[in-house]
Amino acid sequence: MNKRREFLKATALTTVGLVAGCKKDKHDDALGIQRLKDSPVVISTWKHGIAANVSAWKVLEIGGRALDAVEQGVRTSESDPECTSVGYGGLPDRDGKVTLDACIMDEKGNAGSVAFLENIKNPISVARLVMEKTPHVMLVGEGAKRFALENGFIEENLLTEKAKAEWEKWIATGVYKPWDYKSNHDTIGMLALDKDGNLSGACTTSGLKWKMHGRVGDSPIIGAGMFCDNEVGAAAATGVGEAVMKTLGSFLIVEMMRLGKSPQKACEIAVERIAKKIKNYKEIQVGFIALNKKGEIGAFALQEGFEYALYKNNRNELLKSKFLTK
Ligand code: SD4
Repeated sequence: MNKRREFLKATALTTVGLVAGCKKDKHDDALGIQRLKDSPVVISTWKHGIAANVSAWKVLEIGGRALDAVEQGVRTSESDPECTSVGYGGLPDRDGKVTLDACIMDEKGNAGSVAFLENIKNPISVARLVMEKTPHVMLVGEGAKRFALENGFIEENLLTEKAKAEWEKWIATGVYKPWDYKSNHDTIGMLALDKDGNLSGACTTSGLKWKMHGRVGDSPIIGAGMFCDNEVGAAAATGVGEAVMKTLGSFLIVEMMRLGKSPQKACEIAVERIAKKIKNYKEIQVGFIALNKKGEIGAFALQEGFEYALYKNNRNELLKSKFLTK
């Protein structure tokens, strides 16, 4: 990088630091770049976000990159067989197959995504490789799997005995009701702001349980399940993907923040948009989280019950989101 660009980069970061009211701290690097006082921050969806945040925080607290933090963070949920909507242990589609969707974005606006991926435990890391090793953004199905295997991932059976037993129980009822909002959500979306003031985001899921084979939701769709713009902020979604895809919720939130809305207000606008545009909005759940460049956060959902995990100022807590439908 030439001297002028280096200078501009340093100036830009200093400005960001001042906006956030930061003081120089011991992490200032050789260039004298001021780091954000209110960072790092990591926010993620649902209760299992607590454990995922711990993994992300290990990266962030030593000055690591937000991108590495969100990847490591959501891998924790992907690898946990008790998380029934993410990775290993995820509930299968109606044919009994576990199919996974994930996406990731870094502070430079790079994006990677995989969808309808089978038998690979950590789709988020495949999505990162798509971002870093290919000229493309998204790989799906067999092609995504072949790419993963070529890059050292191993093929594994992701259908646990517990998930299989639940599927068999469901098969016996034969009722296809993917909107069941009280029991169909666990997708992890995670957003992080690192000590350099850079943002990244990740989202990963096994999707709605008992979905049609081949169905892909919002989670791997850049702008729907997650969006990150390092100039402004980042957002992620959980819930019925069809509603999020039709309104491009995460992108909408980032654009609202760009116009000066707080992360909280921006999440509320995205939920209100769903209520306005999606007929059956009272029967479904959608929740959003958002994080801006200053480290401020927001969360809002259609229905009661959405929770998110926030790790900030060395405190990791599970918080209840406000919601629209009373
Ligand atoms: C999907 N949005 O596939 C995902 C499901 C989800 O929490 O978020 N569950 O539509």
